[in-house]
Amino acid sequence: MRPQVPLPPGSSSTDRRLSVLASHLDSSSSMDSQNQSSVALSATSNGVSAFANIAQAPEDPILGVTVAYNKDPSPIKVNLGVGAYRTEEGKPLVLNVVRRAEQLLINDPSRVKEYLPITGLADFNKLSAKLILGADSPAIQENRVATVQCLSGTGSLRVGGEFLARHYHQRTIYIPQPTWGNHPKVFTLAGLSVKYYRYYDPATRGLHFHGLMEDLGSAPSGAIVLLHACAHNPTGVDPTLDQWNQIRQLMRSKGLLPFFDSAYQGFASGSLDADAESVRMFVADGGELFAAQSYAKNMGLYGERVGALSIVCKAADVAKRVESQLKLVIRPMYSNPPIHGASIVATILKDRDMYNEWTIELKAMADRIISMRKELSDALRVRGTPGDWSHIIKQIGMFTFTGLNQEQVAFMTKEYHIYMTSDGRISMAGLSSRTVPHLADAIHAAVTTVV
Ligand code: PGU
Repeated sequence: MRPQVPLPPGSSSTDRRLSVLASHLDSSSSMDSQNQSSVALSATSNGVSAFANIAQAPEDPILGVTVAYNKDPSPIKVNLGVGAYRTEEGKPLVLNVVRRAEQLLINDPSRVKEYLPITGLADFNKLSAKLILGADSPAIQENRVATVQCLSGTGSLRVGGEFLARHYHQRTIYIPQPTWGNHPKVFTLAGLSVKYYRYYDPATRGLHFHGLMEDLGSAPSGAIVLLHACAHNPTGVDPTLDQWNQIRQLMRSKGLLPFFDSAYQGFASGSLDADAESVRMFVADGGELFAAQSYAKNMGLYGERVGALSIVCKAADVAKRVESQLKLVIRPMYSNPPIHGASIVATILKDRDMYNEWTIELKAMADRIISMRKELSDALRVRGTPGDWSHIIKQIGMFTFTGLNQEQVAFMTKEYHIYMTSDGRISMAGLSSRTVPHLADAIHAAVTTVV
């Protein structure tokens, strides 16, 4: 990451955001190329494109893996880059319960395609808050939760970030080191200033609890702290309930504001309630928090872009005013959210039968991922692959943070056509019994031939 470039006095807030963003982007989109772009933008047209000199931007570190995978003609290629569930046959999965809900929606002649309100589908919002906070949540009963439907998890984080940049006294958000690669970009462009707290210890391949407590302990009072509700991405390492409680006490004692990112509820343990424990613990103490929810993974609604942002406040009148301001953030951004995905979710969440069917299908996805962990770890043991691979079993959720380095990853892609992110993360949800032996061969070759 490059240092931020000082801006002249009088620079606009957009200048500030772009300058901060530049310091978070990959080296290939350097300030030089930005300067070139602005030259190109100001060029007059003589048959030459105003964008003739625009720099080629790098592919996204996660979604770009799929782009490279799609270009590879090899029949043995495997995509373990993006966190997207695949069946044993390697196919994307539309849940049965989602198909049923869609059928109901299609057969209902009273349904129209009018705009939703700025805040989205009211039923969806209520049910989403209930799903993350718990049906008996005091915050819901006391009407002090403001929930808005957003564009999946990413959109919920962005709206929450922008609301904080406008209305909160502290503009610094602490995010874990490492974290999902989009987090720093989303929050920087929302107008916040991003700092990191220690989270993962490569030596133990576990939580750097001491570092985490020390870094949050020295954060300025009131700072925002991004927490992965469960199934931390990319490490697969979560705090224990006891550690969560210590984090909560420390944060509350310093007035740090929790911002939960819940992209994997149900995927970590197979239980929707167990995976929301961290969030509910912070609600139970009566304090305030933000929670961004995504239905991409747990309902398999990736491309429908359906999620929610809930802000738990201390009083009902505050929540009402917060909601009114969220509308002012959303309206100029995308006006109002799409109707179809939210209608699917609401249909499922409000019907007991469908809800139960969903939990069974969700558990089956989580169980298949857990069985892939066992199969991969067994396969490495059988091959006598050097090193301790017990973390494959211990880590939680969609990903294994293998510990493989960038050169080893590049080797696996080149020689074995295995696609994964360069930080050594593999999506266990993309593996199957058929592809485990191939992956194990590749890992074995990588650790024995690439130092
Ligand atoms: N938060 C975390 C922690 C995530 O891992 C993801 C998705 C999101 C939010 C955003 O999800 P939405 O699709 O916007 O609901 N991460 C996946 C998916 C690919 C991506 O990077 O967007 C991943 O592979 O890391």
